[in-house]
Amino acid sequence: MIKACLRKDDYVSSTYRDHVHALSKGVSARKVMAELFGKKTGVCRGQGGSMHMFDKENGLLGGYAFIGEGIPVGLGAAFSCAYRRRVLGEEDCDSVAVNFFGDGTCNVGQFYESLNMASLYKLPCIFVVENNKWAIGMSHARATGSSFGDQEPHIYKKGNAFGMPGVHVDGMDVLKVREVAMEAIARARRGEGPTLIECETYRFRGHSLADPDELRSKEEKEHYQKRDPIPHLKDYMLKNGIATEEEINAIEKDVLAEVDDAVEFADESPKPDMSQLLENVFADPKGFGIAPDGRYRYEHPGFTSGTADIS
Ligand SMILES: Cc1ncc(C[n+]2csc(CCOP(=O)(O)OP(=O)(O)O)c2C)c(N)n1
Ligand SMILES: [Mg+2]
Repeated sequence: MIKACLRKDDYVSSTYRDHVHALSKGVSARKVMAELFGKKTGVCRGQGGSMHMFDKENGLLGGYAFIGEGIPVGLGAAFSCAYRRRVLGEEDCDSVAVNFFGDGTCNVGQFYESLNMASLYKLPCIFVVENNKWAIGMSHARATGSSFGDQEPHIYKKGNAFGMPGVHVDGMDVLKVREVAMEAIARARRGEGPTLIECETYRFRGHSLADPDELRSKEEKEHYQKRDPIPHLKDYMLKNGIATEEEINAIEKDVLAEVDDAVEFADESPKPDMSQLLENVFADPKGFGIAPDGRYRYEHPGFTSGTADIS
């Protein structure tokens, strides 16, 4: 929902939960699916995979498997926008950067360093914590120090410590999230600085296939499942005459058809060429490429020129 409030020239950084961020920032379902399949037609030509989607064209600064890594990258994008506007005099440069991450990531040092810089330089940066209460099997309440007595620690309150607004929002309420996001984005565009948004949410399944999900209570899961934002939004739209049941069914059908098409496209796409293997690995790839015939060329000062068969 937050990304629906952004422009194409805004930036987004993410964690390993980057599939939805890629899709909602404008990357096609075909390119996302092909990336998941490791195919040449993927958004990173099959070299990024599930957790490392990146797309310059749509301002997607990347998924990052290491939690917290995307935050300073997003901050850097916000810094460059502020620099272009304030120092280089590009008055129409009012892009913003939105960084998404989880509650567990708020105990990583880069989070605090980035809050500090964003506040110090009044950067057009928005920090969005998707607080689903758990970091794999570690509960937020157990992992995070709090000065609020026996209450759960509140991440949004950390914003104030750095001199920026901290807002708590019900992450299961699409329209409330939209309202908070629009305000934070407008504030950043006006040059008034960053906002920290804590969206309280939940994941309905284990962290990954490797998580047996035995630690979260049945009651807690049921509490949040009842508040699933998608059926709630559907109800709201029907009750308020925003869409009819037929229109919503048609949207659902279109989405399923798009997913089927993406799977078919990814399935039929070619694998990356062998020559891609070392591309984008070194800053100066000259001499480190793998020849299309699968032979490794080492033509670099300091190396004896020649070839070696690596197959
Ligand atoms: C720097 C780093 N340390 C540890 C991990 C292992 N790890 C993978 S996911 C995860 C939990 C992250 O939880 P949270 O930030 O709350 O995100 P969520 O999955 O709940 O959205 C951890 C610790 C990692 N990926 N990166
Ligand atoms: Mg979490």
